[in-house]
Amino acid sequence: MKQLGLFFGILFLILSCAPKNQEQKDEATLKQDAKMEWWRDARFGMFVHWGLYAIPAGEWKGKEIPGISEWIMARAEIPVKDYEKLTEEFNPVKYNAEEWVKLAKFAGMKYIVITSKHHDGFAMFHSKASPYNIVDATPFDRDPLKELADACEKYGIRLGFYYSQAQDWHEPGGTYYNIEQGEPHWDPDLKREPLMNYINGKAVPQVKEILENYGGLDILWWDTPRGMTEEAAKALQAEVDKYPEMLTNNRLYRPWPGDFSTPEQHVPPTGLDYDWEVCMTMNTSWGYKKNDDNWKSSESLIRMLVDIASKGGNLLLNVGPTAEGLIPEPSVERLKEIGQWMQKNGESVYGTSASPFFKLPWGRCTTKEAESGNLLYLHVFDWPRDGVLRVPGLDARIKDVYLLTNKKQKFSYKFEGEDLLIHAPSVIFDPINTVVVVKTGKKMEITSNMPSLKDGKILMPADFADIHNPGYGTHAVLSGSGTESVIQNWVDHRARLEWMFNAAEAGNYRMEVLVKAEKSSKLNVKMGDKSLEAEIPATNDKFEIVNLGEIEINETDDKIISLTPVQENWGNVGLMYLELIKI
Ligand code: H79
Repeated sequence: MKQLGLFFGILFLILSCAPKNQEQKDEATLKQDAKMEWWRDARFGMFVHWGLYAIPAGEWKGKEIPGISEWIMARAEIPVKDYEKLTEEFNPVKYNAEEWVKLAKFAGMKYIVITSKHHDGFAMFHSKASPYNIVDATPFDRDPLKELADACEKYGIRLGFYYSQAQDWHEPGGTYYNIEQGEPHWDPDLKREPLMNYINGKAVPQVKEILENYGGLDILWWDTPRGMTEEAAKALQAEVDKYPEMLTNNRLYRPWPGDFSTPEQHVPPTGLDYDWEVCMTMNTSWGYKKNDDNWKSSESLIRMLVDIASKGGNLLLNVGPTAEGLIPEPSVERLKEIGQWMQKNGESVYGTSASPFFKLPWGRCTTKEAESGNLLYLHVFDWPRDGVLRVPGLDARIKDVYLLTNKKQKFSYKFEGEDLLIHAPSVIFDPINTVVVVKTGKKMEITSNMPSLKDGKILMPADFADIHNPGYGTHAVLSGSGTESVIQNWVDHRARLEWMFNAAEAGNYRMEVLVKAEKSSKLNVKMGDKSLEAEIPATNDKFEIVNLGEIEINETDDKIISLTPVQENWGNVGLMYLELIKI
């Protein structure tokens, strides 16, 4: 059993860490590693969604248009000629590229990616390929992207451009949402043309322009590949190939991986074995939307950045500047608060690798190799009430344990079996995230704390679940830790819970959950190729144990069990644990 545990532990390591073993890498991998190096070290960038949509800012003809503001043209079905009129008003005279770059830098961001053209088709740069651009079509007689490129150069910030290569609602050949379903464009006056007319006539020439005229981009960020053809993708890729150092994402054409993948508006529950970057808004909308007050707290943003780093990914955090050219004040506040934390604790984020641990109920871990050993950065979100921080299954010589913000502040520690116990001294902790550094010797081995069979039971608490949330939708969230942890706000039927567990003895198991359900709900339990539908009765506003039925576990099964809501039968379910009990 222990061996299988080790197998899963190693498997998890492979899944969660960027591979380290230089000797075993082929030439192509080494080249890719060199290309990705600055980006992997950076961990944190700024996304900027800025365009004509900042003028209506979510409202058209006095009506609030639901959803993300840069989609207003499509959502309000605005005719091309009417939307074009926004150019007459677009005059963001308060725009100051250096202020933006300095703010990003203060926040600890190492790169900026800005919309050079979004789905509305309007270019935010001077383009000879289309007059529908900020210099030729608006009273604003400046090229804001040129100014941004200069400011980035000056302050040492890397620069990327977002370019919507498939959707272009302004062009007869551009794609739009539902084009593949055969639905017409909402504007009957826009006569349709083949995609390649637009690709060769606008997209390729504009991509050439942005690659040539802005001092060399570090990233080209494609979006929404839906409707792309291989022919169109190849035409664009040919331009990219002229810049072998530039990174691209995986959104040019569905089958092509690019240099990194792009989870949007959700954080993957575990590490991935390729490079990835979460793009995320601070409120709901990407583009500026005046009534969007759904701001995430600075605390949750800092923890999100650390969570992502602990899984080996990057965070591209969005701002949506106004039509005047200002970053909204709530965003500025948050970036400053993130910056204050990063200035003291950035060492635990930049250039780190993913956590070698399975789950740490009190927070997260990032790692770095030091000359004489390893550095484990323990990010403590919730210091356990008994004052003892338990680092599970750590086999290593401990050289030092100290507070990152004050290296003289040492912690006392001892081992209990394989667990390292760190005692909280009476220091002022950071309520957002206190970073404790553990310095170990070169040799370090970690035994996974994955749930396993004890006294005939496998207990899988809420804080050991992988929550797979949908990008656009309601997110189930974990609160609390240990025996008090609970998954709440599980209302979206697309949100799935998954637990990995260690080899159990083969046999039949009864599955019990401790849940609270508003109304009678159904979910699908799945393990390998076995699945069953289970019912959760309404529980009258208290947590109750519910029997989900029986499942058989074989030696050869994948030890992953998942719970997926049944769409038509789902209320709001809170969950504290899932337990498998051997019969
Ligand atoms: O640029 C940002 C978004 O505008 C863009 N990607 C990020 C980085 C994006 N385009 N499409 N999508 C994201 C996903 C599509 C969501 C949709 Fe909808 C759901 C399209 C129609 C339904 C959201 C809700 C947009 C309109 C309604």
